[in-house]
Amino acid sequence: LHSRQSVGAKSVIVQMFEWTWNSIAAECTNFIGPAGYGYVQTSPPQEHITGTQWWTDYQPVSYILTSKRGNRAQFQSMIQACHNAGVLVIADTLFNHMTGSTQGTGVAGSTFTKYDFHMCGLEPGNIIVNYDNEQEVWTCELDGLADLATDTTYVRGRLAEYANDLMSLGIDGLRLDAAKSIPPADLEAISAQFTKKPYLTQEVIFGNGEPVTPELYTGIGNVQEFRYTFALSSAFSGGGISSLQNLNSWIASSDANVFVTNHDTERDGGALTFQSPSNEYVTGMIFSLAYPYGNTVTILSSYQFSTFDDGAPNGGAGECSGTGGTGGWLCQHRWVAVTGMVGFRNHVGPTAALTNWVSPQSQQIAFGRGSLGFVAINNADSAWSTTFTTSLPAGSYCDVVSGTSTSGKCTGLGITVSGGKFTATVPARSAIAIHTGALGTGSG
Ligand code: LM2
Repeated sequence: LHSRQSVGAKSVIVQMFEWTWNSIAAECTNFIGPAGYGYVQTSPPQEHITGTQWWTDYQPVSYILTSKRGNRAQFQSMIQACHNAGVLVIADTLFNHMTGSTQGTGVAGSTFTKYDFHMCGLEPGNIIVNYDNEQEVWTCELDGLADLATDTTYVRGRLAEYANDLMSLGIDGLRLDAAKSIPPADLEAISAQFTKKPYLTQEVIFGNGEPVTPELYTGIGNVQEFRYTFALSSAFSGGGISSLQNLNSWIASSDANVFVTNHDTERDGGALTFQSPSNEYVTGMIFSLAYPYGNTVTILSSYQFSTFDDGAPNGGAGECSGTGGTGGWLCQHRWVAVTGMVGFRNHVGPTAALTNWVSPQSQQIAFGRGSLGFVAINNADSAWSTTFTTSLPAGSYCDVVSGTSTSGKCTGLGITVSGGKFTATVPARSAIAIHTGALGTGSG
């Protein structure tokens, strides 16, 4: 089997959805690197069909590195800038399919027609409808997009050549789009031809009772665990977050790449998003960065939209200012609670045990991460004032959800731990989080 790149001390990925290469480069330098993110994930860099919709990027027509996000030289300088800021770079990668159009011209001027594809013959129009048939999932067309014949020597070699080209420019990891629609054996054969060992995260959406499972893919690399995404959403949006105590019935934590939402679930429903009520999106992200499930955690950085098709504002030139976005950009990766929790996760690391769990009612939970960190999440509509028991050493801590700590001064809530206890008020629909890497006397 392909041996995978291991994830270092910085295990948070920020998905820079639709950001141009130049704007990702600037943001790596200005914010993402200093904030402690481990990786950025870019939109697909391949030449794709023309159009204003965001999803043109998911209809590649060649392996030329020209897209609406920028050209090859810009892509390479972005990787260099991110590396200089201590951030690794993951490219969204399409091994399953190309465009659905039978002929046309791409954004770099390439003309295309269909070849090297499966014609599954199992459905009218060859489009996947029955997810209970693995041959159909693997050889028919996802959304009518021409399904690459990844069982052939030529296609395998061409896809590996593409990945190797990306890695020659410095790419450190790949998100394998629609991995579920590619047989695991084909992905093994392709990745066996890689000249470097990238971090791999595969999109395999769990479906109840279906034969093509996330478990089939864990030998190749990490898998995006959608059961986690949907469980968080149902817990925060009504079911009760006390249900999140034991998340261990899915793929092993070390195999999982988890996220509160991605660009698809943000539009399709079933996940917490910027449109969720009552700050649930933020408290959900706080949970995902505090809880010890997932080898990596992905934070989506995206933009406001009114219709499904809406492309990014300003041609994809992402704009953030201070602790948020401007011009329609959301810049979730800059939100105070999110960056505070990236610091939390980097500091406590992946192995510190889950300790001191309490849940006085179904929408309130608190837990420690050994003697390194402690978090309390209040998803109820009234404040939660109590004395918490913690394994943290005595000291003055800075709540990283409400502020930051510089030279012992905390701009947020200050919390004093003494004798393994502290008293605090967790505001309604909010959270507090402290760790031994953020000390300070605060404002309250
Ligand atoms: C993915 N993962 O498996 C991506 O994460 C997801 O964003 C992609 O769908 C999909 N698979 C294909 O890579 C998006 C978008 C679709 C869009 C496709 C292709 O969500 O709506 O489909 O990209 O651009 C579009 C049209 C659709 C049409 C299709 C083919 O929206 O109505 O289907 O093109 O012409 C007939």
